[in-house]
Amino acid sequence: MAESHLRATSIEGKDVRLEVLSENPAVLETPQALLVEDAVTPVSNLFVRNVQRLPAGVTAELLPLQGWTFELAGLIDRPVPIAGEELLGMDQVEYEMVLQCSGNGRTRFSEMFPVSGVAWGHGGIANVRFAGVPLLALLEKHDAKIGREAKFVTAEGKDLRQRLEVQEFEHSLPLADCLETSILALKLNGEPMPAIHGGPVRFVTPGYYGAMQIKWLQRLRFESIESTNFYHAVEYRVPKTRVRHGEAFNFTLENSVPTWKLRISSLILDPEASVVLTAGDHTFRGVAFNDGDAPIECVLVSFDRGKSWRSATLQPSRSRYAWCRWTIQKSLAPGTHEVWSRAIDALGRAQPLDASIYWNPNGYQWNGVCRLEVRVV
Ligand SMILES: Nc1nc2c(c(=O)[nH]1)N[C@H]1C(S)=C(S)[C@@H](COP(=O)(O)O)O[C@H]1N2
Ligand SMILES: [Mo]
Repeated sequence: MAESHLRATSIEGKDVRLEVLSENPAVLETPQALLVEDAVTPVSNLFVRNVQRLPAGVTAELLPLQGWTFELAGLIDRPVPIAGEELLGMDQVEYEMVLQCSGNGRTRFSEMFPVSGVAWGHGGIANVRFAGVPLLALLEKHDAKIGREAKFVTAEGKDLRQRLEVQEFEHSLPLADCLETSILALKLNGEPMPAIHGGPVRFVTPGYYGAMQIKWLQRLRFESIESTNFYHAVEYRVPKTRVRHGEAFNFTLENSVPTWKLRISSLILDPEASVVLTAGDHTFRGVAFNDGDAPIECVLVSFDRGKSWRSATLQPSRSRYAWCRWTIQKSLAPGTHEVWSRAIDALGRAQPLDASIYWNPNGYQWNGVCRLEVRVV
């Protein structure tokens, strides 16, 4: 496992410094140094998480929108076939938003007790711009009526099942949120969406974890219950109640919840882990974000393992779903120090000091206080 972390990617259009966690399907992690400088993460630095694969979707090239079709189905007055091209003629909405795999930070849970899944460090995350046509506008254009019983939208991808025993990739999201914010996204950072990131059409809902941002859209089903598909009903869920570390858990739709909305979190991006600093004044830089339901109110930073905290300076937020940047100055004497960052939002939601309270068998949604060890000489 550790060895694969060291391999760099050779995928065209991707920075060679991205770390290959899996080759097929492609899983690439972004080293934090590639997240520091850009307000919006360029596609070259953007992490990749494919659970399954679309044979034509393994590079950053484009797949034609012409000929791409998807369908609105389920609890709707009639199935509506959509030609991808018709989206081009409609008004587009853009979100600057955090894209984060729900397994990001998983190795931190593994330190408490081994969990299964891709061994993400903290680089399954980015801040990007997605643009496309609101789902609501598409429904209105086709005068499509959704049944009263519908409570969820299940989005299916066109990718192929990786093994015979598993099912196609799909996820259900709450209908109300989808009608409010979901888009049929055609663009990433202002350019047509690269195939490896789900182009030509991706179902995007800001404030939700990466797994819910369905690539290569094939179908949207309006449904009264959540999908019983493996990826939705068994994987990408966390127990509703606390589980003892290492305890087996039999996931059902009732005893668990999907990894839907982003938990509040923060990252220290600069300096990089394992960098040695010289004694004196230093600026520490990072980001903080949540699900967009309330603004980030402050990021508290501690240089003495939580005994005292100071508020970092927050840059004005660029969008409710984007990450906001923070900085703090500190003079450090020679020795080993720990820097901790903790985001708190206007709803009083805060990162836990001890993330082990959220330990879960698949290691999803890690959001503990970010801790960086720095050596000063
Ligand atoms: N159709 C489809 N959509 C998908 C996936 C997939 O395997 N197939 N992976 C999901 C997961 S788990 C994540 S974290 C994000 C990753 O998005 P990215 O590769 O564009 O960074 O895509 C999601 N959408
Ligand atoms: Mo993910």
